Amino acid sequence: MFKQISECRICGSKNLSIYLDLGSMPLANALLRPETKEKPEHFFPLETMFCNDCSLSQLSVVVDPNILFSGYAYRSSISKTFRQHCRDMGVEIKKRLGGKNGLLALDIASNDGCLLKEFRSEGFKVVGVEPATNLAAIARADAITTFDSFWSAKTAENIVKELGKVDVITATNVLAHVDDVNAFVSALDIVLNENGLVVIEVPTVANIVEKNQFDTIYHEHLSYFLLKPLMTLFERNGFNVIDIQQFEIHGGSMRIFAAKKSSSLKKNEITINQYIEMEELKQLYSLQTYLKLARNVEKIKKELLSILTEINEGGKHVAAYGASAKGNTLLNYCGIGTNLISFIIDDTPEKQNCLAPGNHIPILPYVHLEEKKPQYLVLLAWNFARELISKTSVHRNRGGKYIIPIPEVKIVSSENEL
Ligand code: DWN
Repeated sequence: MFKQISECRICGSKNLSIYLDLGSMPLANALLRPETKEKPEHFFPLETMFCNDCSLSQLSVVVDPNILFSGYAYRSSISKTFRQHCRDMGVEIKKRLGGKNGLLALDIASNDGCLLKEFRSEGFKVVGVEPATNLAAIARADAITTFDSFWSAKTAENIVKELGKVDVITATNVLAHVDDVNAFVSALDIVLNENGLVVIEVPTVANIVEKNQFDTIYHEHLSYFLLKPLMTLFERNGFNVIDIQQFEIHGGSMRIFAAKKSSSLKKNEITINQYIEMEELKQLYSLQTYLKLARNVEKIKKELLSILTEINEGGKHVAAYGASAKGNTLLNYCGIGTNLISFIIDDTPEKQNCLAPGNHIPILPYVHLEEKKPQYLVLLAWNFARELISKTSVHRNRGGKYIIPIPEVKIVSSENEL
C-alpha cells in the first residue's frame, strides 16, 4: 500500500533530513461513507524530509496513487474563488499565447472540468486527463473530452493520436502529488507544440514554512516545491522555466511557466532571478528554517485545543466549515474529534453524510448550520475564509463567530477582521 522513500525524487540524493513528523495519520480524503463506516482505516507515517542537496521537501513515504485518487471526493468547482482564479488564468494564458481563439488546452488532473470550462469560455478548445472516474464523468457531462487515466507518456501519445499536439498544458495542484516527476515532465514534451506553454501551479513552500501551513502536509502531497528544484527538474527534461507568478489561492501558490528549450517564447530572467533571491533571503535552502516549523505546529495545536476546550466547557457549541484534506491533517494531528467539534459543513455532495477520516466527525450539508445553530465555526478551509464568511450571514447575524486556525489561531466575527 505504500513505499519508503530513501532518495530525493529530484536529485537522487540520500542526504535527507526529517524536519516534521506528524505521526501516523489516515489518508486526508479517505472519508468514511455510510456503507463503509465499519471498514478498518489505514494509517501511514506522515513525515516531511528536506533534501540537503537540492532543498526539495518531500514525504518519507509514497502511498499507492490508486488508493489515493481512483474515486476522489474533492471537486475543484465548489469554490467560487477557485473558479474565478481559473477564469483569470484563462485570460492570462490566452494573452501570453497571442490572444488567438481555437488554441488547444490540456489540463492534467482536470478534476470535474472546473478549469477547462473557464478556458472554453475564453475561446480555447479543451481536453482533460483525470484518473478519478467519478470526476471524469462529471466533466464529460459538461461536454469536456476527458481521458480517465493518470498522466503518462502513453496518455500523451493517445491524445496526440486523437487530437494532435496541444498549445498549452496546465497542471494545477497535481505535480506535488506525483512520485515519478521526471516521467511526468518528460511526457509533456510528447504532447506539446514547439512553441507551446506549460503552466504548473503548486503550493509555495515559503508560505508553508512562514505561515505555519502544516495542514497542507498530507499523503497526497508528496513534494513541497521551491523554484530552484523545479527548474532543475524541467531543465533535465528538455524544458526551461521562463516565468513565475505568485497567487494567494490555496494559502499561497506559485505558478511557473515552462517552454521547450527550442521554443521562441521569451524567458523573464529578472522575475526568475528575483524569486530565487527571495528563496535565498528566506533561507529556504537551509534545513534550519524548516526545523522552526515543528515548534510553531506545537504552538497551534496547544492554542487550538485550549480555545475549543474552553468554549465547549462554557456550554457553547462548535462546528466547522470545509471538510478539506488540510482540515483532516489539522484535526487528526491535534486529536480533535466530536468531543470538541460536533459536525463539519461541506457543500460537496460526495462528502456529505460521510465521516471525516480518523476523527469521524460527521460531514453534513449546509442546512444543518441553520438547524443546529453553533456559536462557533472553525474554518478548516481557512484558505477560503472570505468566501465562507460571506456565505454564512445567518451565522454572523446571530452573533456567531469564526475560528481561523492558520497561520495562528484567532477568533473573528467578520471578514473585516481577517
Ligand atoms: O491539492 C489539493 C487541493 C488543491 O485541494 C488536493 N490534494 C485536495 C484539495 O485539498 P483541500 O481539500 O484541503 O482543499 P480545499 O479547496 O481547501 O477544500 C475546501 C473544502 O471546503 C472542500 O471540501 C469544499 C469545501 N467548501 C465548501 O463546502 N463550500 C469550500 C468552499 C469555498 C465552499 O463554499
